[in-house]
Amino acid sequence: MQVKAAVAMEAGKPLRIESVELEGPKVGEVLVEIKATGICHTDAFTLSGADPEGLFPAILGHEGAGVVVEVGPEVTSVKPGDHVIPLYTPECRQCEYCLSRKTNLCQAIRATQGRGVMPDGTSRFSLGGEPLYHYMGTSTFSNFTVLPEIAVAKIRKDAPFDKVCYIGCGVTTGVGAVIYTAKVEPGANVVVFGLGGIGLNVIQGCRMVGADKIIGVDTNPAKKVLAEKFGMTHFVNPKAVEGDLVPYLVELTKGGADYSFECIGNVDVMRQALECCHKGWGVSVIIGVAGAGQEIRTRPFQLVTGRVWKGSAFGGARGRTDVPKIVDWYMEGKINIDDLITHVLPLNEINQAFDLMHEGKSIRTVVTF
Ligand code: NAD
Ligand code: AHE
Ligand code: ZN
Repeated sequence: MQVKAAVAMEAGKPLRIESVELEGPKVGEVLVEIKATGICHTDAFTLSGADPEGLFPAILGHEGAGVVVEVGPEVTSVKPGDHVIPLYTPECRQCEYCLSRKTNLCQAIRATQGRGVMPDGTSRFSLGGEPLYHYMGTSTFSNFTVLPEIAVAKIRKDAPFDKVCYIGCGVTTGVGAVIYTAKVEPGANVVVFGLGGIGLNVIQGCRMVGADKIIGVDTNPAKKVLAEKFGMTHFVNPKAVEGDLVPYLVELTKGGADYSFECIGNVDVMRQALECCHKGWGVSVIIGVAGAGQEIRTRPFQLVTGRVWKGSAFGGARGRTDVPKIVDWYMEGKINIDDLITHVLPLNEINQAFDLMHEGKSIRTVVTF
């Protein structure tokens, strides 16, 4: 079938709106009509050329929601008409990783996801007879996409696509990093670096679990008002701090943060996030994604003296199990998504979403089809 997609032809160039050929679902796959997709900083990261796994030409996008329109042979868990959120972190419930109960990083299809193809090693998308790469196994910048059955979470039908698409990445990543990865406890003091689409969800997760001080750090002071609405108790602009930021944050938290979260993708900030943690027990969670060749550094003494460095992908959430619950939380008013969706655009204007992000003007832009 012919579908309408935004194609990343090469790194660093705007996306091109094209009519693309999409093959139907094969064994274990489903065809989904995408109704809405968010634009995450990771899409911009890959488009920039900094992603070691970045492949071109490709159909990017990993924060979608839509409706199953057709299922391939042997699909049992979803049927046409079901509402779903595509999962870049699938959940097969059978691989060593899923069965370990120690991680959400299902590896059933990770290798082919990274190579931009479906599990059988081929692409379903093509343009002018040439294959296009899939992205993160999701490719939501298209009004139809094909996904493995294990990479969709079935959600309730009354949830609005143009809001819950954000649960496909940003909301789950931020809230999940607090509750599943760090397991922040009531009364904890927390520092959140980067108050964008991820950091604000970390902040609302911290408020949900009853954290005490929730300190937000961002070089853009325009982020302060919304962050306060989501639960931030103190704002720090590193540019306005005299002297080093780390001792300033240690003083503000009376000895160091119990938890910190890096939501930017800056390796120097990752070091600050670790070093502002409390001696003996502070845990720093890296969420931000850094480009090819970048490395983190600290004195080993920071770890010897009890600080812990962790990472979190998709908030540690198990997609098919946890995503439907997070959709319920939104529908029950337990989490706020509406105020984070600052812009809505049609697919034809998707490049504006990247401009708004780079200019620091948006939190999330959602494209509706
Ligand atoms: P965003 O662009 O919306 O937000 C980034 C924020 O960081 C902005 O508010 C910006 O002003 C601030 N910032 C930039 N440099 C700073 C600095 N030196 N000090 C303080 N603040 C600074 O991005 P986002 O969508 O929130 O994504 C954040 C990061 O998380 C990206 O690296 C993205 O790729 C990554 N990410 C990771 C996962 C995961 O599963 N680990 C999921 C989604 C996104
Ligand atoms: N391809 C990059 C890494 C990108 C990355 O870390 N992706 C996160 C999700 S970001 C969503 O916005 C993730 O899930 N990572 C775990 C995984 O298996 O990819 C690189 O550096 O090669
Ligand atoms: Zn994302």
